[in-house]
Amino acid sequence: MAIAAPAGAGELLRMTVRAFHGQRCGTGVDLGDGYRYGACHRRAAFHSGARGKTLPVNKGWHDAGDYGRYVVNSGIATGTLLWAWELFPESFEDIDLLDEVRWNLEWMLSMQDEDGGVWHKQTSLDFPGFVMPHDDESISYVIGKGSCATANLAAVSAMAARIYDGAFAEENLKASRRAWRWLEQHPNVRFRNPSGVATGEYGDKDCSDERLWAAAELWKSGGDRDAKVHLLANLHRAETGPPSWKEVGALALWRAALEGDGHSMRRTVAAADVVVARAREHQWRIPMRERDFVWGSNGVAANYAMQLLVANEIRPDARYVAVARDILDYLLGRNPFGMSYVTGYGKQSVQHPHHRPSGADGIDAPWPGLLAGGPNRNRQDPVLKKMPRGTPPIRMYADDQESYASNEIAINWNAPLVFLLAGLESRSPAAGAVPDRSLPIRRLSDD
Ligand code: G3I
Ligand code: 9MR
Ligand code: ZN
Repeated sequence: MAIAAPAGAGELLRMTVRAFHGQRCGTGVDLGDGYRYGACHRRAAFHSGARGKTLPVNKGWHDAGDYGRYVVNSGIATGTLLWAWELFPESFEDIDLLDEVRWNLEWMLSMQDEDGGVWHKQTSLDFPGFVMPHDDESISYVIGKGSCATANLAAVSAMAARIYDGAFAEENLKASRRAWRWLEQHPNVRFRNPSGVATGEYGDKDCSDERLWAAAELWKSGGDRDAKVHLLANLHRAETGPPSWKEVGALALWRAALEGDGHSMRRTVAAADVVVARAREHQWRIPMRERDFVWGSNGVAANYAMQLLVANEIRPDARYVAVARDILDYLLGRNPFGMSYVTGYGKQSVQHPHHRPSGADGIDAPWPGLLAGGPNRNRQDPVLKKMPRGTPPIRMYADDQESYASNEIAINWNAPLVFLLAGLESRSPAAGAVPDRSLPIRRLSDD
């Protein structure tokens, strides 16, 4: 089945960036066509254990289908968008990406405590019902402090220090250095949900990859000698990708590679070659292994594309761009469901994402430009639990609001989609980013 694209690739990029605007917290939002809400989540407090002089600003993006804000996930999402802007600025000529990202950066900066450490998250104690943001009256608590959150802030503020100008740039550099110092004293303060707190945990036992990423970005921004020493001593431990909220080492590796580190360049290119080879063997021409179909697998797929497009900056290779495009085609419709996983894009697209504003606004169509989490072979919600035994991982998905483990949306999945669209627009201008209709679409029976 051919997927008719209602709008061009540039339009899709605009939609996916605009979707971040629709995640803004603390302010009224209006995307047109009735997609709007009023200022939200302005009642804040410190949770026990967290204590600061001033509460964080009422900004940032809602993480996903819920209204929490989590520094760890915010970090990779923000970092990915800034990477897109740094590598492919021409794709954003008439999109104000930096303004959008700044809204979130200001909240992240305000999550830094006086001692340089960073609070882990700001959420209610439990997930609210499916109400609009301004109807969620629960108190938004600042909760915990940890090394992973601190390192994420250190990394993105180091990036912001070289991307933005003036006082904001300086503020970021200072914040990054303070976070770095705190990490030297507290390399592995692990965050766990305190009792009575049931919102997302983003728990991670190992914050060394986050710290490595921070070191790389701080080094690139000329911020710190110790950061460079740390980077050189630990770079060999970096993963090659794809990155995820839990494992960001590849961002350090790529940063070093883009700065001309030969060993990192070779590792990056070799890993990309493996990804290409696997995609070529795959029934749907994607590099996904069975074990990649986890919660947020569409984000995994988009991050593979990011990996290839970064490798393409290091050693240009048409195969890297081609497989990145195949991944986009998979997300937009060349998949077992013949459906676009991006809301509002394609003839048949996600209709019932686990996204509170989409569920509560009284409008049938969901908020546009959002990437659904995608197939998840682990039966982690009531809908997935009921799927027939033996369902292939790539088909463990339901376009059902109750399926939060396959059909939620999240900023860390939309961000690599933005990166992918921006990269394809810059690096394959003639091709565009519309699904390739000449390819045979496999039907369900071909599995
Ligand atoms: O990678 C592992 C694999 O090694 C393991 O063997 C396998 C078996 O369970 O699972 C894989 O890990 C999964 C991991 O996601 C992959 O990143 C875990 O099962 C899975 O539980 C975990 O899910 C996370 C989920 O929160 C639950 O904690 C998602 O990554 C994460 O994106 C999601 O984030 C939520 C926030 O908590 C709250 N806000 C919404 C957001 C999106 O759903
Ligand atoms: O809405 C929540 C979603 O954002 C989370 O990713 C998910 C997993 O933590 O949980 C969702 O909330 C559900 C809760 O965990 C269990 N009761 C039903 C909630 C959804 O309606
Ligand atoms: Zn809000």
